[in-house]
Amino acid sequence: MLKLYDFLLSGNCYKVRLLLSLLGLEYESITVGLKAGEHKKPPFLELNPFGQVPALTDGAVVLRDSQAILVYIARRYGGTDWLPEEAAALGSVMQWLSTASKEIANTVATARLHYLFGTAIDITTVEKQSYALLQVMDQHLATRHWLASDRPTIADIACFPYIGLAADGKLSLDAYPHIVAWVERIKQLPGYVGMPGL
Ligand SMILES: N[C@@H](CCC(=O)N[C@@H](CS)C(=O)NCC(=O)O)C(=O)O
Repeated sequence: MLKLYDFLLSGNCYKVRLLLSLLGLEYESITVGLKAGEHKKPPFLELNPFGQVPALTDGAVVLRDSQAILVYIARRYGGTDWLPEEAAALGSVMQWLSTASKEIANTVATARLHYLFGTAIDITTVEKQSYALLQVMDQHLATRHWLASDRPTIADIACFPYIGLAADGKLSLDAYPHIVAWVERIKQLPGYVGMPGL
């Protein structure tokens, strides 16, 4: 049985829950008490020494990092639907997984952390960087329905949560109609599940 070490309000955990649901996979969700600091203590540190959720176990397989977990689930249980094999298409997915773990994490996700959890940051700079990122993504989506392919892939699943949750970071998507349409397309996928704020 797949076990997801999970936290309801984490967009990184949510992207894993979303893919599991889109694939119709059963799993056990184990809440890690972030407020109590469970993620910084054993036994959780044995799963992820970096002390962050999500982590996933599948029998003897133990994985940390939401992007890596999406790759594993897509390849192990989804064939090539969500993670293509062909070199250029795979590279295209990877570039968006990388964008999720750096540019999106450092901008829109950081603004959300600030307003929702009180994390101290330079919000003026983060706001500026967030809108620069949204501009690039909006332009990219102006000519295509999905980020990396002519069908949805884990590139979309990885980038979706913190973009869809932009309002939590007091960021408006009003000037980015192609992003808004993409968010709506994801919400229409069979098996879609939401999270608080989405
Ligand atoms: N690159 C990691 C980042 C994971 C991450 O930032 N997790 C957050 C929750 S969304 C966390 O555990 N924060 C607690 C901490 O870092 O102490 C991923 O994509 O899974």
